[in-house]
Amino acid sequence: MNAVERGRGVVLAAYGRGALVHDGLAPRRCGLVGRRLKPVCGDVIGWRRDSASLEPQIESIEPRRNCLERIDSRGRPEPVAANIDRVAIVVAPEPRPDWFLVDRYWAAALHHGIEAILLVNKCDLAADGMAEEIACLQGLGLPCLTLSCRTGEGIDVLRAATGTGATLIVGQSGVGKSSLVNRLAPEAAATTATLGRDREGRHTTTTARRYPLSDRAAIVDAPGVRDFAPPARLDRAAEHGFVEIRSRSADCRFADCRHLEEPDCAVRSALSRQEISARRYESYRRLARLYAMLAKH
Ligand SMILES: Nc1nc2c(ncn2[C@@H]2O[C@H](COP(=O)(O)OP(=O)(O)O)[C@@H](O)[C@H]2O)c(=O)[nH]1
Ligand SMILES: [Mg+2]
Ligand SMILES: [Zn+2]
Repeated sequence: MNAVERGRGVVLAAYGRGALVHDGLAPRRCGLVGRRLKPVCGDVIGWRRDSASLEPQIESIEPRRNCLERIDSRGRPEPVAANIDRVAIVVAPEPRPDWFLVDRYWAAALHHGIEAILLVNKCDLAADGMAEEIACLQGLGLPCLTLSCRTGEGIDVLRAATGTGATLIVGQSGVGKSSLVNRLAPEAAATTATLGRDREGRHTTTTARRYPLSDRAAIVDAPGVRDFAPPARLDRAAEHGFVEIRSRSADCRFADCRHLEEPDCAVRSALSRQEISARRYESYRRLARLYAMLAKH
């Protein structure tokens, strides 16, 4: 007779009908008990195995501290990764930075009360026209780190900055997210190659993939998060993601000012005095518009 074996682990990658789980020793594939459980990368799970010859099955998911989401093609939120401690936003001289996307990643982190950091990668290349935006974000309180995966410059500082907790790496395609993950977690390159496809043979690189860095730290490569968005359920959601707007809203005439057309708006006064960056304000407007659209659905 076989005894039931049980254990706990962290989801490294979630697939349709199972997950790759790290149980403190090694990654292993787990199935799911029933049809209701939907594990997400970073979930702490309980598994059971009824017989040594069978694959372990996930039977429980512990409550999440947080869960970052993206908006799917139908405008619905879709989980990307759970239990994140830090969002590292990567930009580089090429591809040309999409600063609106950077704002949105930062806004998502602010929403969740998660630390954010800006990683300026490829410092081995000429960084034309990036300094102004970087200075602006830094001035607003976003820590900024310059590095190069190619030369290794700044990697030690990044290693120290990611030494505890789970860091989610986000950014446009091509900025060097996977290169960064491979630098920090050398086993990443090897495991991506061997576990790059799920049981149905699909490439799993479209879902988040977590790599342990130590017993206290992990890094999460999150491809396909171009449409990453802060949760839309909050009241005045857009304002929450912009520190310079939030801090001035108390001085608007109307308590529910959206800072768009309202009279005596402290935010737009600050904008006209150039105390708020016009690009950041435009970014706020775009996010406010997105939320207004989502609220109608
Ligand atoms: N010059 C330079 N190229 C880099 C650096 N980091 C990554 N790359 C290159 O940028 C390209 C995209 O890298 P990748 O890690 O796949 O980006 P991802 O799409 O964000 O995961 C690859 O050709 C890398 O070799 C860097 O620090 N300097
Ligand atoms: Mg990648
Ligand atoms: Zn206002």
